[in-house]
Amino acid sequence: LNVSIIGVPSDYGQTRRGVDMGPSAIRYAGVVQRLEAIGHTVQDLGDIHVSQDHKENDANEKLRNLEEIVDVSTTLANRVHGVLEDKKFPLVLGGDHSIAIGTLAGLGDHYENLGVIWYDAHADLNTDETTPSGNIHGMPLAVSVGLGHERLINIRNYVPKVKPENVIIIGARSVDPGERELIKEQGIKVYTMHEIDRLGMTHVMEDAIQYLKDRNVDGLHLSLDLDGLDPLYTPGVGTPVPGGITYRESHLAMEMLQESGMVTSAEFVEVNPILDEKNQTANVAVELIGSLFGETLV
Ligand code: DIR
Ligand code: MN
Ligand code: MN
Ligand code: MN
Repeated sequence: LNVSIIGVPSDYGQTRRGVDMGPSAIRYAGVVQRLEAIGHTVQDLGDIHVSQDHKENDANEKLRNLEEIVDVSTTLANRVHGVLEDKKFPLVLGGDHSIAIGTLAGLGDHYENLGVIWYDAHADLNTDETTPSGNIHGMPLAVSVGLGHERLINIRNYVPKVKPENVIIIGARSVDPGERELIKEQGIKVYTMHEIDRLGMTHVMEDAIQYLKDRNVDGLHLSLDLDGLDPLYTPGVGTPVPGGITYRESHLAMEMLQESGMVTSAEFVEVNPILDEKNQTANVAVELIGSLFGETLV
């Protein structure tokens, strides 16, 4: 593959500083070399520009840093779309999960019927009406299916970026009341930790891949929040939730996605080096990227 890496050093979607250093940490962990060792051609496009003028107080308590996030999302969306037009595989490195608003906005109008796998402890389905925190990193999936503030849903001027019935959440274990309602109302498929425990990751991924095949998706985006894994393995995240997906299960999931041959773009988000232990979380991200892109042992 021809892979184009885009770093997005933004922490505007939540209140813990440091996640803007995620792209550096993932590069330091050797993402480019890892992909090249598999045989891919890699072009690192560097980081997109993200302003660093953090306001002391944001009056908009339900949508913190809205203006900054609209700016970042617009820049990122156009960059991602350009990578697709160059027929390259976009690999986006965050940054907090609010960056997915931009990634999906850049992908959605390239495909007729995009599918999305959202690997996360959270559902990221809040809107400015349901948010308990005001943090936009809890909203990107809602925004992408067309729900939420009009400035956010209208990036690149089309709504929605993905159909809700083409979305699968994997690893959920912290879901807010408003999100629960949306999941039912919108028909979003969710494999919570319960299903992963009960069925096993193999069965979950077989089901998920078959579901997307049955829906005839013509592209598949993986949005992987490192907090989807148990914080034992990925401690360097802003909102860790115990009881998560294991390291082995996550490798298996990535390997099965690779085998499916369906994945056309990916992003790895929420790596916060300040909260991490010796870059462990970025290292895990790079190892999972290895499996997703076809690394094998023998
Ligand atoms: C929570 C936390 N649902 C919120 N969301 C997180 O603030 O909306 N998403 N941490 O990754
Ligand atoms: Mn998330
Ligand atoms: Mn186009
Ligand atoms: Mn999360």
